[in-house]
Amino acid sequence: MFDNILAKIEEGVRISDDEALALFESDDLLTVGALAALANARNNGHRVYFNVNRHINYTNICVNRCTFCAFSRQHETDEGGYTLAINDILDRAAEACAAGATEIHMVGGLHPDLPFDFYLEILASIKADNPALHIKAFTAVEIDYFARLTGQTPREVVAELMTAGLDSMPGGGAEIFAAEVRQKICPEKISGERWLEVTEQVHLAGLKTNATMLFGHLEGYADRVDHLARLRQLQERTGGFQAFIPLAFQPDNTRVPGAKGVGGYDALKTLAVSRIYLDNFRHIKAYWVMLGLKVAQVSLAFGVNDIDGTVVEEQIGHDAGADSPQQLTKEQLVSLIRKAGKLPVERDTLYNEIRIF
Ligand code: V47
Ligand code: SF4
Repeated sequence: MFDNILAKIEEGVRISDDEALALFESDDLLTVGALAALANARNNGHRVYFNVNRHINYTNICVNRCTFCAFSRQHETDEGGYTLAINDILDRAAEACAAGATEIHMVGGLHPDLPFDFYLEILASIKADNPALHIKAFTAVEIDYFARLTGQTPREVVAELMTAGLDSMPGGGAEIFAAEVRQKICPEKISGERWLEVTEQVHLAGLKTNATMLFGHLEGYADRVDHLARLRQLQERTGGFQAFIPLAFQPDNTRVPGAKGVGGYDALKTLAVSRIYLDNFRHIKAYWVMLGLKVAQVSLAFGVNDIDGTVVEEQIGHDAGADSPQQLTKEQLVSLIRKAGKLPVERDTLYNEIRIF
């Protein structure tokens, strides 16, 4: 099996779903990793990307009650429930800008009462204050919610958000597309099919996005392959995805029955198989917040070429027990990449190179 896959990687031929499943089922992590490293080197050489960014989660009030989510609250009055005032958001964006950030990553819960104008106002005010800052915000789940809120199509919603200042979108909300598992971990969330449909509309509107997969909860390997297959198909049609980010499930304070979290072995294998299977995704990102710094660093030898950014303030993973730091400095990211024998490259959100270290 490995010989066939090696030949395919060398010839630039994509692997099948069955081959991806066999890679997931293999215990030979080092061989899977070596194949992924080869596939990555063909695209990206020794370069490993990072950016200087800041996350802002404007509210944790959410009408969905995903069982894997320790971040959300039902009501503003629940312990820990919050919605940031626009001035608060602007202060954070200004701080980020002063610290050299090129990107704001902004997502939140599906708030029952905030009007669509709130989101337009945040975008427009951040842009007015910091014209050079790239705003990567909202997921396909939020776009669908805004569409229902306003009676518009996702395409119309995205057009309005773009006029207000939206530059691209992150990859959240994908979770696991397979309906049976999705029903157990996020019964109220839009279906996998709808996530893909909305994302296709976003790409057609001209925005780049990322794609994620939440793994290590109730899904099996076949569900992961199904997820990757649907992403590869959509990417074939639109070319709108920049990076794929497998998100390692953090189990604390969640309501997923029997949840245990993800070991380093599974995390590395999942990143490696993603690299090999998703031949039409240029970037595979190790999100260090969920993986931990050590696994994220080792993943650079397993096909990963992006290690996300400085982040600064993270809630979603840390509310669920992530034991990574809250933020990293640029120097820490550079050192982590260098010590893995790779070339650190600061990028902007659209992967234009800002500085090679
Ligand atoms: O959609 C929620 C996930 C996502 C948990 O596009 C959890 O550059 C693990 O999408 N354990 C939001 N994961 C984060 C996200 C993201 C992060 C970094 C970069 C990018 C990008 C996107 O976090 C949610 C959900 O899938 N999540 N709860 C949890 N307990
Ligand atoms: Fe709401 Fe997102 Fe948490 Fe689900 S994952 S409960 S949609 S904030």
